Amino acid sequence: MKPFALLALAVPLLALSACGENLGKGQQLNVVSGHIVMGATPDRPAVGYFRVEGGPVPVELVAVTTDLAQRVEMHESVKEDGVVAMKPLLRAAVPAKGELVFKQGGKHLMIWNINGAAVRAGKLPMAFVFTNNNNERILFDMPIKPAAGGEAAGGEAAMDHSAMDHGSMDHGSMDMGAEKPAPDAAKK
Ligand SMILES: [Cu+2]
Repeated sequence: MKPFALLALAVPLLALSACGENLGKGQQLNVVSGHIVMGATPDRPAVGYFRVEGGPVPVELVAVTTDLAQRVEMHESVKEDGVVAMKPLLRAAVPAKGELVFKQGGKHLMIWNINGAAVRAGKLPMAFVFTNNNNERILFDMPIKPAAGGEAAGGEAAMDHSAMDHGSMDHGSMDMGAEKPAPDAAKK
């Protein structure tokens, strides 16, 4: 019986050593965390934050897309003359073995009309498109959190979003209102 037991052990050990080899090649480009905070009202865009770890070579994030929302844009909040304004961001660098962070008060995603089923499921599947390997796409399910101050206020959802209410910021130069889709588009 003993020789058979040893044979059975050998298979998982082989699998482990294969994993170890992979780790030895160093950090891979990856989306390691992220979440979405819903807008205060349904007609307001949701905001997305995430963290990307860089791989062996520098790349750029050129788009974040999803099939389950009307529109996604990358923005950057910048302070000019004491006023915080948002500007569209077309690409964002991910340094080799470094990181790219989209966070409150800085770079962020704005997401319009998330599909109602995705909201109920509590997550939005998104594709992060990079400049390497003919536009490598990395898929990441972004958990969806309620708007700060909503009935579920508390924990991370209640963190200091009051200081950065997107609705009160200067979107004027981006002409977002004109393109606002019909409110029922997300409920299909
Ligand atoms: Cu924005």
